[in-house]
Amino acid sequence: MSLEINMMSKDKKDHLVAKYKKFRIGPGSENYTLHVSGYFGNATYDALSHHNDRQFSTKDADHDESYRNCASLTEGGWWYGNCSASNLNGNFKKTDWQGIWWWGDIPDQGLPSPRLLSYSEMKFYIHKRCAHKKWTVFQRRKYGNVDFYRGWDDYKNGFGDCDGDFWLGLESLHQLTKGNDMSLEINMMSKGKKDHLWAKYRNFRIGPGSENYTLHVSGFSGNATDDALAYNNNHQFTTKDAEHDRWSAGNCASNYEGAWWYGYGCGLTNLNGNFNGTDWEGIWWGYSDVIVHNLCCSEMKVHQRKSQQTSKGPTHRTRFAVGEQRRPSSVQLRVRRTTLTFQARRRGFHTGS
Ligand SMILES: [Ca+2]
Ligand SMILES: [Ca+2]
Repeated sequence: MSLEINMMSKDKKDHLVAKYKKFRIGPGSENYTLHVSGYFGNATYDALSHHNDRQFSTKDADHDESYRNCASLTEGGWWYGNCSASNLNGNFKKTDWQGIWWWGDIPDQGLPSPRLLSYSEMKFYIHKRCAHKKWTVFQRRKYGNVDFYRGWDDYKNGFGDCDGDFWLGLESLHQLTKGNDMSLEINMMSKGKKDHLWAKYRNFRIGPGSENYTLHVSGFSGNATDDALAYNNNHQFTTKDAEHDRWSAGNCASNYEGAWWYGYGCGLTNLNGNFNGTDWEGIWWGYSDVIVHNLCCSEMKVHQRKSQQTSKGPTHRTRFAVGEQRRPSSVQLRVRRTTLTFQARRRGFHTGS
């Protein structure tokens, strides 16, 4: 996920933008810690990085690093450290440290002064190469330059980059699919790049972290020989350091050098396996204890379910051609990124005291 913050100076002369390439909020057990990196923009100063790795504080829940309560002091709620640097949930009517502000220029000596704002809006989005208007890619194996044999935290939070091979993250996947009206589409290419295979599931949902991100799929269609993912259905996610599979003889993730919703006998799909491996040590889609397809590549994406099921084929055929450059296709150029605004201050209203 990326973050974009739009702000307007109090005198309404300057439109300020701060963007962060990477943006993530930790779970409630960590008081929704902020994680941002990769700043670019014209907001004078990268103020939010001062709040990086800080927990969220409110006037009645002090998780800041000051001996005082920063939320009470600045009349807001934010990822306060020793209070300072930005305060976009401050008091709309105030014009000092209790107002809405972002650090301005740093003078030669002393603290930077707060740059007061009349407007702010925060939104996060998935990179446009991964999030299109109708669907979001959450897994890609195409270039082989990203290691997928990783532990629980990496699979939970995601790794890699939207431009290349990547895994979006189980927590994001849960958030994307918990509304229970999403479908799954998997595009695959056989080793040797002879056959393009696809599998669609009308219903797709990933359970919460408390259930180890259990897979729920049904309503298969496709040309991938059979509904192999059914053998992974209703099983929890397993990594080499977090074993939740149903295989009594060992850890399926370690055995297949992957991470997946492994069930009894580990199941019959393994799309996060070793990119350079062959047969059971590689990436595969099987049926009834045999590998039906040794795969070179795969891409998994989630999209909003249509009211009536259509099984005409993949909605967007993934290009796995040899020597293909990382260039967006014409389809990708036409679509917009998915955004969600989660904070906006613009009408001058103020709730609370
Ligand atoms: Ca405090
Ligand atoms: Ca086991």
